Amino acid sequence: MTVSVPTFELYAFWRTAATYRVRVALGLKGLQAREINIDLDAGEQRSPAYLKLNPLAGLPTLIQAGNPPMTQSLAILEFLEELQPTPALLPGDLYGRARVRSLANMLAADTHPLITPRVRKYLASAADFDDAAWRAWQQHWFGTGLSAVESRLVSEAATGRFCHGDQPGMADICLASVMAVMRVFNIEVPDIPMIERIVQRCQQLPAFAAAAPLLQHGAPAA
Ligand SMILES: N[C@@H](CCC(=O)N[C@@H](CS)C(=O)NCC(=O)O)C(=O)O
Repeated sequence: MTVSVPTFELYAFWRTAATYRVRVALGLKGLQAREINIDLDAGEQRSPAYLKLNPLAGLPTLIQAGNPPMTQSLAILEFLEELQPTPALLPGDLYGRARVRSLANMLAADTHPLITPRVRKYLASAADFDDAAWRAWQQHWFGTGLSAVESRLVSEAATGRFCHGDQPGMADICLASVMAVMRVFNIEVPDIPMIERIVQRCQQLPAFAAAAPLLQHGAPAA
């Protein structure tokens, strides 16, 4: 019997959207990683040891044995795409790739970073944000990002069963990651039926299902 040994180490925490993206991409490409838990609630991302790997104190960091650490989930997805081109996370044509990267960035670069622990910490200390103000902030920025993505998915001809055509790719991974973390925080965004349908289809695929936050090491029991 051959036992496959993971060649990657993934610095991770159960509920993070950016780590979810890497978990799904690894899963789709049939790659495995040994996870090292960094507890965001305990501030472990700001420890001197972790800052050496990831100076912006963000998860994830991916390390392939013997190589320098890789940070930024979208850069990691691009790396995995080049390392293991099938199944493809990006379409074969230039304009399709630009569209998928654009949708992915709307979610991973313009929506998700606004609701990270470091932003919450700053707002609580510099602007006296309490739980209600933070919730309103999350609702606003998740709503803004997802409504804009919904309008594109509904109006653009390249949308199929997934964000681009009929195969899941980088935009779907980013979309599902934002929806997954929104559920963890019990935030609902109304009037995004196309997104909900696409994310449901994603969740039926093993790589997405296995990345669900509540299935990860350290997640609460319910
Ligand atoms: N743009 C980065 C975002 C990284 C990031 O902010 N990750 C969050 C978790 S999803 C984090 O570790 N935050 C720590 C903090 O805000 O203190 C990526 O996509 O990898």
